[in-house]
Amino acid sequence: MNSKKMSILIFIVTSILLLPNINILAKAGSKENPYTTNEKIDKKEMAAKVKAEFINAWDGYKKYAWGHDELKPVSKTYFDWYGTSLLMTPVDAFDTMVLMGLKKEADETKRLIFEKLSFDKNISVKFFEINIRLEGGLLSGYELTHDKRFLKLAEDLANRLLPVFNTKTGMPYRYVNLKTGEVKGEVSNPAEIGSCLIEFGTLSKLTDNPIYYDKAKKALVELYNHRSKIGLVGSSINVETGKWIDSESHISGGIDSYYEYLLKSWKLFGDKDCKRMWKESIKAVNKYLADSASTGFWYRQVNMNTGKRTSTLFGSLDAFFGAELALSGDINRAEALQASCYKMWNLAGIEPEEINYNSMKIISPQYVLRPENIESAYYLYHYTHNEKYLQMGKTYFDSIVKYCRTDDGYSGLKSVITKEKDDEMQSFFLAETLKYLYLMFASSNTLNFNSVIFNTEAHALIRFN
Ligand code: DMJ
Repeated sequence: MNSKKMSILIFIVTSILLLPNINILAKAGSKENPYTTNEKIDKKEMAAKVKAEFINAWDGYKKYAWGHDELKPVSKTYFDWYGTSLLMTPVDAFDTMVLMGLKKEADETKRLIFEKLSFDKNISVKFFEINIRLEGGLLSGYELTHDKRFLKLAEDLANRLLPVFNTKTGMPYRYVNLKTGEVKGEVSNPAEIGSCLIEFGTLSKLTDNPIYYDKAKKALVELYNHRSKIGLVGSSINVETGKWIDSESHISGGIDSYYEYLLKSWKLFGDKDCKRMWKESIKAVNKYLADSASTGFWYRQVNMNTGKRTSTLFGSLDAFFGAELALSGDINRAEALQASCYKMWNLAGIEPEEINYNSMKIISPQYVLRPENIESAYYLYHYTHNEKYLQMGKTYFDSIVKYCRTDDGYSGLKSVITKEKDDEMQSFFLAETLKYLYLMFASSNTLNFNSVIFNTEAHALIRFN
């Protein structure tokens, strides 16, 4: 072979070898334009429509579930998580009302909360859910209104939750009795362990009491320190022994908001340790979990120790990751992932809980009114100002109205294929789904995006950094 042919051969071989690294996103649906409409979105009109649907949901709650945790919109009754109400829907929905300028609704909700909400109850509650929905809701209520009663409730609740951290590792138990402080559930997961620094840290800053920040941060650092040699965490871990019980790694439910809180705690508090832990973690996530498949750019499941692929599932919860990528500055991956999420949403006209992205087959058919896909579209619209994200938001909103609306509120779906309703209006529909939709279309004066960090339940908390 002469030297010219040799150089051409070396060039071709090098190009092939380097190709996957040059553009990890190249295969991710680059030739397709999934946005079929070039319709110009009337933002003002859309914001008004979202607000009207919020009122429909709230009126349904008022009519059939007033004073209880959740509305059951089909059977027109209510549901309390623990047999007694902790006002999940009112507390979760309050800051959305304020942002939407719904003064009457916000005033009646405030009255209800201050007259009825008490945590002095002999019930064993799930630390994660109570923290993100109630602690987060009360703190944002305080920051928006400066009404000290919100802060008092937030402090009382956090004090009742604190016993969860009394473990050998500092990583929290899953359940705590609000009256007795008795804890249970020593097998937990990264999301439930690592998603409290935003709320507990904010409470410390607002009360000048470091205990909340310190406990939540120790839990987060401890969990990070249990990562594998290749930098990944698994799906479940014993908080007393620190032993992993399930070594499957992913970004989905059970792990998701652990990554979210690393990134956001850095941004919210300027915490340098969180910055370092996020940067290290995202490297491993993008190295082992990111997958440029023929159907798009996705994140898969792997073994936390070997990085070997275990499955190719992706779902509505995973769709939060585009927002994190965008917030961290990685707009390329965020946009590629969002294009995949849009495809997933449109497979059956509304988003399924889980698909296999290799076959594009639906694995879990329910839609429980989740916000994550919308949240990421909102972040991407904020960062890119690209009209396609408004169109995406409109598609999402229209399909939710079409399939989930009842005369008195909104219901999740048992199946996106049959569109049969599940008779549950989760509080996050008002806290997150409708809030992100509204903020996407509302005037930019509604909220200064750069001055807040949303907790994982979309409660906007003011940045200390
Ligand atoms: C919410 O409670 C939170 O966003 C949580 O982090 C994940 N699940 C729901 C919404 O889907």
